[in-house]
Amino acid sequence: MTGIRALPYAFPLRRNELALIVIDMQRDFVEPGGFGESLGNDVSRLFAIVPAVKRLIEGCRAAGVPVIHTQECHQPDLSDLPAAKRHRGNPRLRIGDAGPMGRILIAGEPGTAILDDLAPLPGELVIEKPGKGAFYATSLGEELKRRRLTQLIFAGVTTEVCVQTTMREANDRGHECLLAEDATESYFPEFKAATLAMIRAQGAIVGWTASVDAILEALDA
Ligand code: TIU
Repeated sequence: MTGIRALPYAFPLRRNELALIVIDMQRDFVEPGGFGESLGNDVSRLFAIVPAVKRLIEGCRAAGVPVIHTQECHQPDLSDLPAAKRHRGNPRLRIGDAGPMGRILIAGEPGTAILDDLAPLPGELVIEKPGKGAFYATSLGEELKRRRLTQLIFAGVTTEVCVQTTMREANDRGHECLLAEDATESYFPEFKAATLAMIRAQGAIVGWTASVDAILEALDA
């Protein structure tokens, strides 16, 4: 068995059961003028990981590891947007409002799109999700079962919100989860650090963490 150099110990790699899930690398979270900025965040921290995410995606493609993308978004009629989510907090722009990149987090709008640099290839699975977790109200669980993909590498944003929520959902469904440390980011550096620490604590209670280098080294081996 080849392992990936990871914390808290080597990730027990089974290559033919492995997929990469790239969470919500959307303009709305990463570029100025979108949802992330409307919540009062500095989005430049998130933009900085784009090259690492790109390297991980391209390395997985080259190694034959399926790449799955998610997008947090809602239907134009807001039928899948709980009032509690729309009205949470006091953002400058609410989900569904018209912003500089189209309606915030609405399917098909320019701001909702995945960054051009990280765009899904034809044939790659793209999961549109109304929640923070990618399993809630989506076909992701069935798609993974059908493809017998039990091990999941995670990248994307934000570490403690959509990435961590999805990892916890996956862990409870029996998946082994590995978070790519330098291919995920938070608007809050201390939340990223805490999330990495809590995921791998207690003997990998939620999963493992590893660098993009370590993941690609193992896939090249
Ligand atoms: N606000 C925040 O940190 N994240 C989100 O709203 N969505 C995702 O993490 N994708």
